[in-house]
Amino acid sequence: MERVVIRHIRLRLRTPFVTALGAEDQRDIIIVEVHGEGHIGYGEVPVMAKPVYNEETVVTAWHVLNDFFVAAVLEGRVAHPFDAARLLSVYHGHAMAKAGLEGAVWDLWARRRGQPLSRALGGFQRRVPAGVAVGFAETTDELLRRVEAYLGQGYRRIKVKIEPGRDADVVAAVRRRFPAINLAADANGSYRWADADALRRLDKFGMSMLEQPLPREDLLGHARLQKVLQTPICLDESISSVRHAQQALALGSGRMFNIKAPRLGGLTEALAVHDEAVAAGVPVWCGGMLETGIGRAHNVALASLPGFTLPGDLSASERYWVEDIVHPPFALDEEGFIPVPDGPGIGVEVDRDRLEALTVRQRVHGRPK
Ligand code: OSB
Ligand code: MG
Repeated sequence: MERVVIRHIRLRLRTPFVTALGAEDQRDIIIVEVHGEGHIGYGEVPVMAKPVYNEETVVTAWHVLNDFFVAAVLEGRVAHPFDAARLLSVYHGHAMAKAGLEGAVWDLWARRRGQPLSRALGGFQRRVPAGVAVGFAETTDELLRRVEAYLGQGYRRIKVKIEPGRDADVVAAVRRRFPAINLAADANGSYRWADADALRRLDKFGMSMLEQPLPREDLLGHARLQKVLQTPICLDESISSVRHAQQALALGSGRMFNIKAPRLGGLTEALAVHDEAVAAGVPVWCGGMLETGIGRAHNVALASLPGFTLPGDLSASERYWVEDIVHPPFALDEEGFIPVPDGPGIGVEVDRDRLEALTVRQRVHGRPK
């Protein structure tokens, strides 16, 4: 590893994404490049505009990467991406910043071995089922139009966003119009135990899961809630380490996990959560954070592992961007699956000109060219 480049890039989502956490329209994120032996490995830090999903923002990620994390990895001995994960594990929090750097190390490592990232992670599924997360819309008609369009594009699972006061009506409208689809809802932690009755009213819609109803710290609350709900609870924000996954499994806090490497501090921790879930017989799916093609490539590679049996928030590039930063862009096949790239590393080509054009600022660490 000779050089690390930290780039803050800015790009606009095709349409704003509105959830219980607020609205995202402009994405200010960080792309990490790890250069070595003529190759470049890429990672992504998909922070939200405000610290509402976790504590991170583009400014905190810029700080910890440039002031601590890059030096720790450049000065450490990294023979395998596990070493990068271990070097970063002494620092608290800042999972997305860690994941961006560790992910770039994984990509570089796989490229040097001429191996697809999916294979380097132990994944053999050649395509992964695509689902889509649909944000709040201004009107029910607008929401139904969007859902219909996604179903027409082949998506195999629709996840709507809910929050107190905007739940049963949303779910009921989609269910009435599309009685047979795989339908789920994500609350992003916006409910409290006192709202359990409102959540129980969602049971009758036959949803495949209810994602993160309660605040992320509340593993006990989720266990208590799962006992009074038929709909399986899926944990997202609550699982920020393999320890949380073990505790959630022991407590019965949910019946499935959404695995996101950025939330977990990297692919190494994501693999550990996957393995715990598989051992416990708990199904998992791969979540998303409105990533560019770089983060999406990491997600698709991860989702090729055997425990990922459910459709993830793995959507086509065009669902987010007018133009992605990778070629070819991610797209669904005729049956609503995304093919896992089989070239070395992330397996898609990064558009260097576009990356430069989107760069707001960059810092170069290590040996200059
Ligand atoms: O809770 O899963 C979530 C996006 C940003 C932050 C949190 C979440 C999401 C999504 C969108 O639901 C998933 C995607 O399509 O990337
Ligand atoms: Mg979620």
